[in-house]
Amino acid sequence: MAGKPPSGDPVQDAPQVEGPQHAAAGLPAIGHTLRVAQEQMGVRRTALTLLRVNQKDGFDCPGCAWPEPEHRHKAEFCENGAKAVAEEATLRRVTPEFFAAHPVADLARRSGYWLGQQGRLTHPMYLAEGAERYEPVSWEQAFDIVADELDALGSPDEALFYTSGRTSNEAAFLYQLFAREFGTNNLPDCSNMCHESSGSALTETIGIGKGSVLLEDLYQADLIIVAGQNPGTNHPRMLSALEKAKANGARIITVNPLPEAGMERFKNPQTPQGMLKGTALTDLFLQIRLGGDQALFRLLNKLILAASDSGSAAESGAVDEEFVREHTHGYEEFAAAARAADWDETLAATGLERSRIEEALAMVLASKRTVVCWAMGLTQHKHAVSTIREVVNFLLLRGNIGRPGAGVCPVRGHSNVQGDRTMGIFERPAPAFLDALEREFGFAPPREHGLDVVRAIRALRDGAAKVFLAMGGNFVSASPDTEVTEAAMRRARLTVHVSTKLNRSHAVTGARALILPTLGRTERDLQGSGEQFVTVEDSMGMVHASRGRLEPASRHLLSEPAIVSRLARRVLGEKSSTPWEEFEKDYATIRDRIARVVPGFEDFNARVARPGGFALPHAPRDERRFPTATGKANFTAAPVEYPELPKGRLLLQTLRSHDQYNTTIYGLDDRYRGIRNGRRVVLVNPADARELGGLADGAYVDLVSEWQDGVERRAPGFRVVHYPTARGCAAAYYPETNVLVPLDATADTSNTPASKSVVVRLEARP
Ligand SMILES: Nc1nc2c(c(=O)[nH]1)N[C@H]1C(S)=C(S)[C@@H](COP(=O)(O)OP(=O)(O)OC[C@H]3O[C@@H](n4cnc5c(=O)[nH]c(N)nc54)[C@H](O)[C@@H]3O)O[C@H]1N2
Ligand SMILES: Nc1nc2c(c(=O)[nH]1)N[C@H]1C(S)=C(S)[C@@H](COP(=O)(O)OP(=O)(O)OC[C@H]3O[C@@H](n4cnc5c(=O)[nH]c(N)nc54)[C@H](O)[C@@H]3O)O[C@H]1N2
Ligand SMILES: [Mo]
Repeated sequence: MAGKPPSGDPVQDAPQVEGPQHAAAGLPAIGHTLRVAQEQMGVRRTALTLLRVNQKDGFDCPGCAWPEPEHRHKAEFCENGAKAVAEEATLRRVTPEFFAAHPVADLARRSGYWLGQQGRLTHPMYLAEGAERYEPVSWEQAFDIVADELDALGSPDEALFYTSGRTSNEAAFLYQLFAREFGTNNLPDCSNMCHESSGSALTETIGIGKGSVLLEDLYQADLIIVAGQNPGTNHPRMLSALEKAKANGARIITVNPLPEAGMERFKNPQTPQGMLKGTALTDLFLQIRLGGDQALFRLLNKLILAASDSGSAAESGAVDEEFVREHTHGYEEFAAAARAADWDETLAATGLERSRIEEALAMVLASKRTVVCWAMGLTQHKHAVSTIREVVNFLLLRGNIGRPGAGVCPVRGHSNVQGDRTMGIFERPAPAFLDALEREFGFAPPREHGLDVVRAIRALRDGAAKVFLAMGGNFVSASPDTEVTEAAMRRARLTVHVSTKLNRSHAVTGARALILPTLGRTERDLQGSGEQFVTVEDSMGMVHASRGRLEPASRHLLSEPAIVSRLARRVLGEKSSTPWEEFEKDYATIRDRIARVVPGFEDFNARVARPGGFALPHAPRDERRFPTATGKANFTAAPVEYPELPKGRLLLQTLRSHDQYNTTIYGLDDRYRGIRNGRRVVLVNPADARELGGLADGAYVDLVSEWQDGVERRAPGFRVVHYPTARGCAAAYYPETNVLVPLDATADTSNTPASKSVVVRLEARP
């Protein structure tokens, strides 16, 4: 039988510290997986569900966006994928009786962990203005309430349509269509807080904001650089790909302020040999300071140019001159900037030893096929976009884009975040996309850019936006500057969440609020024309079907496409000639429209019916064609930046533990980092702890963030953990530390919150 959710709250946060592990996966991971899954789902359901993950006739794992290999194992999921599935397929329920017993004020006092552990939402719920509790409503009433508030707006731009990245292609396409027929491009999404910096940098430099490698390329690479990413926890299936690459002779450089167990050694649970010994993955670990990556890649570029200039036979060809000549633009300016890179400045910015960088250079020069993988460690800095541009410079220099075994590999987070963007979830849509919508649906889409996440929060704060709708996610907890965001949310007239599980965004609401419960990936989706499937796009641009099999958590749930279709009909009424009813009845009709609007989806229904789906075209990867403004791949030459650290302060990164999925907390352990039973910890280098007045391991501190606006933001009560992180750098978990991230501290160009470089001081608690 599945266990009961925890009853007491606030959760006893009493961290115990055992020190970091040096290998990931293996037997403990399997045991852990089954225990967590059975607690939520029971034994039978665990077996039934987990065998369907990522199989050709099954559902797409709601965990991460890592692609499925061509030859799948019987169990093509990982520990953390299984936790994500268990979270959704849980037998626990949040019913109207639950809401009767828990006034909103009570929910607002609970931890995110407690809220999530209560189970699946079962009924549409409504919080009337001034009411203390949510009450059940019919779907018709719910749609009436939304329509009333939307109708009352002075302009469509006073509404915000947020999306989190689990939403299917079909639902996302309908959602953006609805928002645009309603009249706004206000489509902020989780991507704005995530890989937006990658999209910005790649679109400008190679002409498409997506990665250029397929799994096959990883297997063929000579060198893979993994920078700013913790795959052992966040993309565990990537470890098998890295293992395979190594077996084929690849070498791996890891760039990270933290030694992450998964990158040290991987014990593949699917091979007997792997279970025993495992594979050492990292050949060279560059323990970089937070935000030092641009400086590192700039110096490597200088050294590559110098090798090429030296004229020695061994190093001639360090620069791929033919590629540079034929396919790139801006080389001279870039090369001048790179040649000016300074060793001393780089050593200061990165905290690395000279010999380590020289070792890296030797590996770079020895490699004919190089891939660079990255995630939030590169994207969530003020200078994130220029950092990623420098990575592109690095790859272009040796012709490492558009040939097998080489390329850019931004590893996406949410399982369909890339697909949602492809479907038009974007506050700054391309004119060609809007033209296509206009042709297909016969209305004039708004052309003015809409609001991203940070601007949406400002608009709510300033009263310029009044209605907030969310297709999934947990906006209040995921966003920066928690106090500011919560106050902004409370100013809204109406907040609406299409959700599977309870979270803090349901407790911190506008004057009126709605919770609209929806089907998850794992569940059967029955509509007028029969059983439906949906589609998703993974991190490598592969599109495939996802089909749930479980009985829905409640018979009152509607699918996301059904919710959008009904809402659109109610709100737009006669004004819309879009066949919303038909879309709800048969998702194949949505795919027919996608096929006519979105390039690369021609013949969508037929192609997605094939097992494994299909690959979207990618001009740089497929034909070395770069659809940029110059028609070439663009070298860029931004000034080198890195965070400045005042004396007596630390640079804090806010990151994920092993037991969470973004704001969904599975448990209180971070096994690979050797931390148990608590999340309010701050990892500090022992030498820094000494310098900061002798902070002992186990001491308790407040984290106080200092920023140029003069406001002090405080997160109280964190246990100091002495940890081998890079000097000057600290780490603590998100979302507990979002209160420290200033709303206006964002990346240039992409406007992504700089969640990985918060200047803090540690105040000892009495
Ligand atoms: N189980 C699980 N899976 C997930 C998620 C989850 O929460 N749980 N979240 C999903 C989502 S939405 C995303 S976006 C991804 C996130 O995947 P990751 O980006 O791996 O997630 P983070 O925990 O933010 O880890 C950031 C990593 O970058 C390093 N880092 C931080 N700053 C720097 C820097 O300045 N330079 C370098 N070189 N390294 C740095 C950190 O030490 C850490 O190892 O995972 C996805 N998958
Ligand atoms: N400080 C700091 N802040 C960060 C980050 C960081 O590293 N540091 N990372 C950022 C990143 S990378 C991201 S992607 C964002 C994440 O931001 P979000 O995507 O907004 O947050 P999640 O926690 O993933 O959302 C979880 C909720 O989604 C709902 N949900 C789950 N599955 C489904 C589904 O199938 N359908 C629907 N409708 N709802 C569903 C559930 O109700 C659940 O409570 O956070 C960002 N915030
Ligand atoms: Mo993300």
